Amino acid sequence: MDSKRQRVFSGIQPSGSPTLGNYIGAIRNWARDQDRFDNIFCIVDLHALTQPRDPEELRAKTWELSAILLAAGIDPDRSLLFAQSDVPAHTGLTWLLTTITPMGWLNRMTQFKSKAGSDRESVGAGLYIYPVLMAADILLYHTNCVPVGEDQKQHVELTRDIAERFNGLFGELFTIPEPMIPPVGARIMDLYEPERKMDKSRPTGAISILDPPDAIRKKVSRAVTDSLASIRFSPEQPGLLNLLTIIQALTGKSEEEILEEFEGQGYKAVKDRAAESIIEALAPLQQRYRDYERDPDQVDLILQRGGERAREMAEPVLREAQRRIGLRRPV
Ligand code: ATP
Ligand code: LTN
Repeated sequence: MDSKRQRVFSGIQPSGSPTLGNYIGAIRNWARDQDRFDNIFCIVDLHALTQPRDPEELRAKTWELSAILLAAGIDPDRSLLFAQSDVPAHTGLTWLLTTITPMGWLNRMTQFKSKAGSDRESVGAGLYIYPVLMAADILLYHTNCVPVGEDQKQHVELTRDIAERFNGLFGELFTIPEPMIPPVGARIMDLYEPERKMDKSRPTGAISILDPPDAIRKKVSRAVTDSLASIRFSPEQPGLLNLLTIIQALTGKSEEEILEEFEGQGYKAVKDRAAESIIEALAPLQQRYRDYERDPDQVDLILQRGGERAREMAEPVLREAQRRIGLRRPV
């Protein structure tokens, strides 16, 4: 990795099968921009623990997600790929940061509110602390840019606030990161409930990156639209807007070009085009995924090496934070 380039760090949870939203909002951008940055990508398995998980399933999803990232083109020679739990410095720094993070800042986090729902008294405390663990992920590596979907912008802003507070209290240590949000496709919506974000933990209205073509056609054909019978990019037609956005993100065409293409046609044409764009975009990835399936140890080895390198990078930063904060014998 080249030290003159801006450092990129991003994470993704092995909390289910990754979706088209994860692909458009995050994964494909990470892969596309690898040569422009000094890249670190992390499978955030500790974040996935903030909601109840079956242990075997978590292990299987961690492997699956790693193989999907590699199949999407994340290249271990150009990017560091590792699992969060292989680097204890992440939890070590989290504790230090919780002590300088006001409860009021965490109370404002919208993801906590939507994930906890009406269950606020019984969800694990980890779900509440979640954004501080994310801040530790980012700050340990002196990250400049954090490529994420729209939903994570608030967490990156919180990370900046925590870093500024630490630097103010204990002297400049952490780099202040910037969120990097894609101009199109930063928030792909659920096909059946287009007012909600497509989430891997709610698979019903989501397209999984590994879905076969028939499943993709079927899901898209059932996507919710409206009765206005008018094709435009309008927030008043959230289901249609989502399909048009998917087409735009995957084909790279402008809004005008897309509207021209559908002139005089109905919603079925939009759905057919959306399904075919998705199938075409995912086919090469799915093919490479099958190659990794035939050689699963290769993926584990990449994670193991990535973990070793990440530990070497993160441990000195944790030690320095411990020293600044007044711990007697930093480990
Ligand atoms: P979960 O359902 O477990 O919360 P998730 O699908 O929201 O998971 P994450 O692992 O939390 O996915 O996110 C990985 C990356 O994908 C983040 O950068 C996030 O902003 C992005 N992302 C997630 N969902 C979407 C979406 N619907 N549209 C665009 N980007 C998304
Ligand atoms: N919170 C993020 C996942 C995540 C992350 C990170 C993203 C954990 N650590 C560091 C960017 C940088 C999510 O839920 N998508």
